[in-house]
Amino acid sequence: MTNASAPPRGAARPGAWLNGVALYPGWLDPAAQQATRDCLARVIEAAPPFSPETRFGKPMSVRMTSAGRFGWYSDRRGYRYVDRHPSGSAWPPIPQPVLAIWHAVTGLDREPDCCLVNLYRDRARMGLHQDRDEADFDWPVLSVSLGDSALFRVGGTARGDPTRSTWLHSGDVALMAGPARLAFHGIDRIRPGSSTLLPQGGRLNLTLRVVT
Ligand code: MD3
Ligand code: FE
Repeated sequence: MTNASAPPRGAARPGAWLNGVALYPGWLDPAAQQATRDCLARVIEAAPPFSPETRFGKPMSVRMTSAGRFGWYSDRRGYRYVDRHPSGSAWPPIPQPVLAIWHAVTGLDREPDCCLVNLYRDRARMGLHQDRDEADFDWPVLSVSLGDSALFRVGGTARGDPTRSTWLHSGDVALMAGPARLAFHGIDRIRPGSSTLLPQGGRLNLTLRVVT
């Protein structure tokens, strides 16, 4: 275990905690949110979002794409990281301003391999799950929320553990490290129309991950 403390040494001081998840409400001011949104628009142009199929063959309500060396992918064969968009193109690079958020919050020198981009519209949601497709859980996962607010739920490392919820708003950052890295978590719903940041509405969530 190289990064077993939560948050990692050198990480920014959290504003709040939720079941071991470090929360940084309002980490991005409105100008930084707009700049991040504009970078992401170019990622989405280069790598159009798609609805992955679950292991059970059902399309997810959240649309996804990725930037970085690897992107997250799912179909009937299961969940995994792949080095190409379904179109066959390499994923676009992670925008520099997004990498800057990673370094500022985590304090790590190592760069993330993947920036997973989740797009939530209307009734999109994400059921309670663990993130365990990465090789080394000692590396943290960082989340950046943009656009509409989302009801975020986090429990413990066992599926039946009690959960706590909070709203994530545009500009909020969350850091999952240490024991919370393997916590069950999900998005129950978004609040459509709660933000004007995204021209088409909805919510964009970035998760930055070390994959290999
Ligand atoms: C807690 N995304 O992409 S981000 C995911 O808002 C994912 O789109 C949600 O869960 C979203 O896998 C939640 C916050 C988050 C991300 C990773 C975590 C919370 C986490 C990993 C461990 C514990
Ligand atoms: Fe997750």
